[in-house]
Amino acid sequence: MDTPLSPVEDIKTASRLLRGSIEASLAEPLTGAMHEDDTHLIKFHGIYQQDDRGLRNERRQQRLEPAYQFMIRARIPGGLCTPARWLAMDAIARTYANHTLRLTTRQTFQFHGILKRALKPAIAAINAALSDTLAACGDVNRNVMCTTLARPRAIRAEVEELARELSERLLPKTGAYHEIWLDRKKILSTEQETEPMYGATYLPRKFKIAVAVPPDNDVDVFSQDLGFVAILENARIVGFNVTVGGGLGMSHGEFATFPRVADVLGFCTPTEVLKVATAVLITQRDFGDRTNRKHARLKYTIETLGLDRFTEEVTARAGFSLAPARGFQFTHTGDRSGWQEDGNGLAHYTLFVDSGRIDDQPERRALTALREIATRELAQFHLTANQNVVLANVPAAARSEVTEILTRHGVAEGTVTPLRQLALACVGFPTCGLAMAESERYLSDFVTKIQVLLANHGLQDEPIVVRITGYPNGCARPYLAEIGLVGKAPGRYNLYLGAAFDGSRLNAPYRESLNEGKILAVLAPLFSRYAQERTAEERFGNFLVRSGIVPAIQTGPAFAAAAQSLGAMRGG
Ligand code: SRM
Repeated sequence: MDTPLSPVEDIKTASRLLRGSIEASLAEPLTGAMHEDDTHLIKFHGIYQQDDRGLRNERRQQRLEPAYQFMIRARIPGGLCTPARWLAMDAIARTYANHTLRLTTRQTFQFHGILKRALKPAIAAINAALSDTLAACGDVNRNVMCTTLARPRAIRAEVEELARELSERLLPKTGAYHEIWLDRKKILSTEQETEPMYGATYLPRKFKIAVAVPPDNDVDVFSQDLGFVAILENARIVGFNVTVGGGLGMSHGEFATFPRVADVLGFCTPTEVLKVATAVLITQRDFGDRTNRKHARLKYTIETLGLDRFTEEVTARAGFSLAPARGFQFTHTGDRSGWQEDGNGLAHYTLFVDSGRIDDQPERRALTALREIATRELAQFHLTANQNVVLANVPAAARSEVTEILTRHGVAEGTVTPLRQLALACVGFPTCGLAMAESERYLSDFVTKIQVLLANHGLQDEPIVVRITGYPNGCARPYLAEIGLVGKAPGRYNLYLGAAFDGSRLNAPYRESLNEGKILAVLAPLFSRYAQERTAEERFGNFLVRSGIVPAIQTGPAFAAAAQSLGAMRGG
């Protein structure tokens, strides 16, 4: 008997190209929630239904429904934001959301705490700022990322444009978004309207693309379903190596699920990129597993088909073969800190944003500072894949003004160490429905404690990559961290160690369900050994592998096997 399709496939099929009963859900006054099926469909429109988890017990005791609210995610290819768009986003955060802007690990904004009745005006305001939220979530291609500080400037402009083109080309074509959120009239009848590339059931699962420009792997290109690594000759892009099958989500204790770093498939010219992207996407559309959402990402399709067969299918759809991959090297991950000159009289300042949350605290008024910079049009705003913002294209004459504004509002960096600069955490409590442990609200304290341990060994300025997620999804890409913590239960984390600094190798499962004291106790002697035994310039993750403290994990199945044997040791 055939395995039944996952229930979400039926919801998509019945949705009339993503319409479902969203309009009726919005009009329903007796609940702050959407109808169950619509909660799946609104993701394609860039919206998640959530509730404040901190209030769940209290509301249950009062026999009230959960404190339903919504998260909206914008689509901003390459993270590009003009001052005008920044001001619009700032106003949306303060008018409809919880007075914070959340920068994400995919170069865009999230707004939290939006009530159902505010969804339409908030989305209309995002569109009025020449942005949208279409396909920011859901089983489609998501926000396309690109390296933030690619140099020279012509390269940056080229990859920005490519991110935008990829995002536009792979957008759903349904009119549902514009009808529901922007009150546009339906132009085509249901019979006439089609979804030419995706088909009526879209993809089996989410799909993610990034464009990286070596030597920077700030977008973690190997974690993406599809990646384009720019190959430069004489400071010009001559083409791209194509990477496929990265992905980080997994479930604790389910060893058929695993994070996976991408394979390098070959090389294509700039004019072939859109064809390659379409061919990879529709191969995944045709072969991805629609029966089990935990086995539906491209990484599993490739594991199931094998890379050779997968390549044949992509070639057949593209109509040409990729050339052999070219050599490239990443030597830098994360964002460049502080001011960067670009030789054309303009400078770019990377503003560190703790866990991506921009708000106003009594001592640090980041929201106000950035609003002032935008109002005076002193910079462009480039969101990074590491939850920071680059104040870009600042003329020499305006640098001191930018610095003065940041300093006056308590936002100037000063003491941010490389460890803190590189650290990432996902959102977690109270909004993420999947969180098992604190992440965003814990990161800063945890980094401070690690910083103290490192200082004991003179390592306080080491750029070690620490990432925390409250759940094994991989939202802050923890399996590509030299030290990764993944929530297991409140106050308890699995510890993963030894990813490559350049993002090309996964870390290894090291210990399970540790509390903070145990994590620090495990790390202290490793820092001591690192200080004494490392070779010149050796990164912490590479040291752990070379010393045999953890194995080098290159494949998803190897990661799952290591997790399984760790679990068995614990059980035994
Ligand atoms: Fe994520 C689900 C937040 C980047 C893998 N992610 C979620 C949800 C929507 C929880 C949910 O399904 O209800 C989280 C919303 C929390 C909240 O309250 O805001 C959430 N993910 C985030 C963000 C905001 C993390 C951050 O702190 O910046 C990132 C938003 C990205 C964006 O702007 O589009 C975010 N998520 C990622 C990444 C990193 C990346 O894309 O480079 C990953 C790992 C890469 C990958 O996709 O494999 C990631 N998120 C997941 C998964 C696991 C997918 C899987 O294949 O198993 C889920 C759960 C799911 O899809 O079922 C998830």
